Amino acid sequence: MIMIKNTLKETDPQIYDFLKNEKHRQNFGLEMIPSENFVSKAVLEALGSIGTNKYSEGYPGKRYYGGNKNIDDIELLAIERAKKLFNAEHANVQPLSGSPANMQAYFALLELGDKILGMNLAHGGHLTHGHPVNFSGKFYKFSQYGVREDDHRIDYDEVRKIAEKEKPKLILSGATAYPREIDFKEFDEIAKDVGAISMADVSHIAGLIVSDVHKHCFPYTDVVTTTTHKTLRGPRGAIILCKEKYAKAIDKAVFPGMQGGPHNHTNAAKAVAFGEALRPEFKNYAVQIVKNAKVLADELIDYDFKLISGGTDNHLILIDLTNKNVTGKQAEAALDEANITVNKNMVPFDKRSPFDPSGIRIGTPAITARGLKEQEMVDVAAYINEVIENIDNREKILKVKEKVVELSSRFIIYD
Ligand code: DSN
Repeated sequence: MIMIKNTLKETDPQIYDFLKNEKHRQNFGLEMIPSENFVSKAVLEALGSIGTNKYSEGYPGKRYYGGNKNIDDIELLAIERAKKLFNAEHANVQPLSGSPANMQAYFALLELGDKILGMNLAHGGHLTHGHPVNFSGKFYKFSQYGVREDDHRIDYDEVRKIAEKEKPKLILSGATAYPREIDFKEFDEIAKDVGAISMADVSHIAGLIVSDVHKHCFPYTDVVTTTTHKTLRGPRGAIILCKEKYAKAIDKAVFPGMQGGPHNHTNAAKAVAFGEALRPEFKNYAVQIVKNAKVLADELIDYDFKLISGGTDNHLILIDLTNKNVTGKQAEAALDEANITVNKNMVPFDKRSPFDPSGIRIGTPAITARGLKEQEMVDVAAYINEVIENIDNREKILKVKEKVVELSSRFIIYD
């Protein structure tokens, strides 16, 4: 029993050490995976709280377990803040993560086997947007749109053409590797013209939307899903937002349709993150994410990197490394050695495999959260270039690592 009061260090020194090492890695490297971020201490505190101890199947005021007064207060505040952030009529804050949230939305809105139109993963979509290895591609009949070969932009005329031919019941927008702003109004118009429901998975850009850096989905889109841990800078998890018309179906699909007890510690942390995102400082943060990405993109172009779509409007940059004679896998590994964390990624019309694609995806949300600005982006671009130009020269890569450690140590995120 006494173990309940012991610290992690006393109870499990191995895990304590692993986490300490991970904190060191996060502090002394450049985290540039565009879907990652650093949460505040307040979010961490809520995540590590006694909220985890409570079962509360159901919704505020309608639980299947007693003792939920405080949990109701937490969930109601999370809902209120989520609705305010996204201008939404309804919010369900219980989804455990992005893929379950998408599954719950499909379950709420469709019958198994119905037609959906979504973005091809190889052009920037997501596994849950209809890939054949994923539940989405197995349970529903997907058709897919992509980007144009010449400018790598979504071709809305093509989306309309496919929609008119296929007559999907749902049209899905949103992406994980698309560096340009998405026109949710246009997507909704296409959906309405063919009698489809419009849904957007805004996981990557939620933080930009709630700060008005990118346009809002509402009042256009019918149903919106988002993870809470990317540009929104909250805990790992997701939410579903929708028009009132779909509220009952969405709630039923989340619980009892797919989930049991909500993760109340996570929901408390979501509420904290939403509260932070409602503050003016968060808008400045979101503006800076995009400023940083643009400077980084321009600098990389000067080093003759080929950027998909020629630049960025958001937090991410997708680079085709073919002209550098380096593969995505090689680049990811070499940059890792220099403490710069990125991920290998397919580029549109890639001729290579997803295991060793032609590109890498990099992003600015996490480094911006640490306080890096335009001036530092110039250095970061130079470091990336030095690594790629010296892909087989370990000595030179380790020299870059020294510079990365020096830069990072000026912006310690967790002490
Ligand atoms: N894993 C996320 C990303 O990196 O974009 C998508 O779910």
